[in-house]
Amino acid sequence: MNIKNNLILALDVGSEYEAINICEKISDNIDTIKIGYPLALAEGLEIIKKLKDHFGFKVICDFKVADIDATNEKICEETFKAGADAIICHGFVGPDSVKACLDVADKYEKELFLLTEMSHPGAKMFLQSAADEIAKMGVEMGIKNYVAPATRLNRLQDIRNIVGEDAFIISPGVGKQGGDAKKTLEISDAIIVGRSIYESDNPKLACEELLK
Ligand code: NUP
Repeated sequence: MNIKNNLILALDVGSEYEAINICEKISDNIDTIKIGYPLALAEGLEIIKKLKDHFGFKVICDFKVADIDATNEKICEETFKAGADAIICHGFVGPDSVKACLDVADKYEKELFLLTEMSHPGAKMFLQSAADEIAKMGVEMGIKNYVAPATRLNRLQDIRNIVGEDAFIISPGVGKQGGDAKKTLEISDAIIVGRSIYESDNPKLACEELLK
């Protein structure tokens, strides 16, 4: 995926009005946004097409797909039908569930991102010990896009070492969660930033500060 300035906005706001308002301010700096449950539950999946039509954005849907294969398939179908360019699934559910997502992404000629380890402190308790195996599973399945944490650069590097230089890694955790943009981008292909941009009094300036 080609991402302007290697910066993805996590648009976790609660209404279309707020979403449009932020996007108008940052659309010179950003061409790829990630929407998750906050905005999709508030406004419905139609928000994907609205933002794409209005701004020409690429939209990654962070729907943390983590069900049995049959249900994952349905979730991915609805998401790509609604216009998403990519969807994020969880890896801990295993290869059958992930394969269901991959097959639908391939059918729509869209992208699947496999989440390996999460960025928050709680991820250390259960997910971290499985993350290397999740990344290896992704490689074996031929997955080329991954989500890995900006908050633990050693772990991000471990995951990079497993998935290889040709894989595409996007990393949340910069800013509010403590991660550093520049250091993260030495390992990752793009950073995902939410609150540091959309809660800022000047979202455009916040983007520029991150890109320095
Ligand atoms: O491990 C993850 N950490 C994380 O923060 C996986 C994610 N998908 N996210 C998401 O990235 C989180 O849900 C939010 O949408 C974004 C980070 O936002 P912020 O901490 O920059 O506000």
